[in-house]
Amino acid sequence: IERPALIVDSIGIVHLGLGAFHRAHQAIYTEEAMASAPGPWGICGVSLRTADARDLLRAQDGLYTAIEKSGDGTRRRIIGSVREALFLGADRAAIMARLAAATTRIVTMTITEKGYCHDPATGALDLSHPDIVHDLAHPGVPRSATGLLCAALDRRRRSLCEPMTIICCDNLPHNGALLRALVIEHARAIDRSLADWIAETAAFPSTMVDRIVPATTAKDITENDAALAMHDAAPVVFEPYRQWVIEDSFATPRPEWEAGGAQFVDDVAPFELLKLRMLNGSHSAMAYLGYIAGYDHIHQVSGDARFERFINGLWDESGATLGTLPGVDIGAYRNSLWARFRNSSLPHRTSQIAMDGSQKLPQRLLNPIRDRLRGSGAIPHLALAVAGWMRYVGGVDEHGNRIDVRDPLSIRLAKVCADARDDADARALGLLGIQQIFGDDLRADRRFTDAVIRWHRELVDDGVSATLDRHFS
Ligand code: CS2
Repeated sequence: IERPALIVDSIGIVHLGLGAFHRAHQAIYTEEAMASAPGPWGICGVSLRTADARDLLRAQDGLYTAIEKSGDGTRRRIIGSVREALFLGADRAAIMARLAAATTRIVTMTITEKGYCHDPATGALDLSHPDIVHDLAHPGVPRSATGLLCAALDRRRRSLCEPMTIICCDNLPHNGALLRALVIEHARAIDRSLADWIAETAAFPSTMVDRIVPATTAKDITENDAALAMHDAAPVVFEPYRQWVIEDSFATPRPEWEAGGAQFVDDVAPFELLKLRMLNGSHSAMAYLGYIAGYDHIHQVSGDARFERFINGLWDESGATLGTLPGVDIGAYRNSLWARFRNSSLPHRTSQIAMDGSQKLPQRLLNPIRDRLRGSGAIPHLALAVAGWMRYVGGVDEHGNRIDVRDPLSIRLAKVCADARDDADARALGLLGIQQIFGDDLRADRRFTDAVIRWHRELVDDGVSATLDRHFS
């Protein structure tokens, strides 16, 4: 297979976090941008944690199959915009050289919520995070993403003084402003003048990214190999739907991503709220309660009429916090979300979405709860979703099987649950006491805590199915 001819050879983008989402989203927009207006925008993909993606992609010269799946069938195409794959654990010098090069103008990032080493409740850099502690002691060999950016920007400041545009593509609120604040805070702890230089020269546009990209399975690979009649070790599988809304505030030139349908806007916030609260909020609610109810995949959860009623109630509550969304028909948006969730050609594991709840709850469920309480709105459905998370992190399912709770706070979560023994209310109260998740305000608000504790007790005493039957049949 040959690389599409229009892709110009030089690299202009470094992407941190070479997972499936990037290859199913920004890499495809970049491919289409270059097909429409060729430019020096090849991607250097960097893995921060494991060598796997680098090894697989390097062996196939960065090429991989993008597989779109829906009820309308399967479409495959080869993507060639990733020109180089590197791994921080082995290729540090090459990564620094790329980040410091005059030809590199843009950094994009998908490192998941926890990759920012911040306090999810306040958005501040977590100075006690082991990676941040390490990086402040050894700024020349950073492990964290903000540490790597600081080291690279410092090198640029000393050599070229060329600005950079750094684009957070993770599902975090005000993600550009958040990343900017974290990088500047990290830099300030190393060298004040570096922090000032970053604040003056670098741009951190906010973005809203959307496409459902379940983890690639062994079955996906086998099927794709048969269809291609050759082996691809690194295909990505996703839905037809995609959206990328980007704040139009660049410090540098950029690819013509609008060729792939990206929207450039003055203010991303309304789009971001819509997506985080409606799509991601309901995704998390379905993941926790659906998992305990015995569903492995989201399309199975959304085939359950009780869940449909529950999620509609959740959307009524969250939807009322969104403010005005010019040009968006919220009813049509809800219908399209449900159709996307029901895409059975693309099984999406509840356990995948359930991961890292401590980093996801604030923007998906707790911020809408705050807004509702401020306006004296009721929160029964949102509170049930939070109780579902508590039931899940309890760590044992309704058949007595262990749940693999993956979360950066998993040790703390397990300790709180163990201390509560079998007392459901004590467990809920203990979890509500975790300040990094619930902040100081929510854990002190009885309207919220009473509702969550009540739902959690019902889930523990009667089970998820009986609770859904009672309230949503
Ligand atoms: C999901 C998201 O895993 C999760 O937490 O909610 O990855 C979701 O599929 C994407 O944000 C959709 O754009």
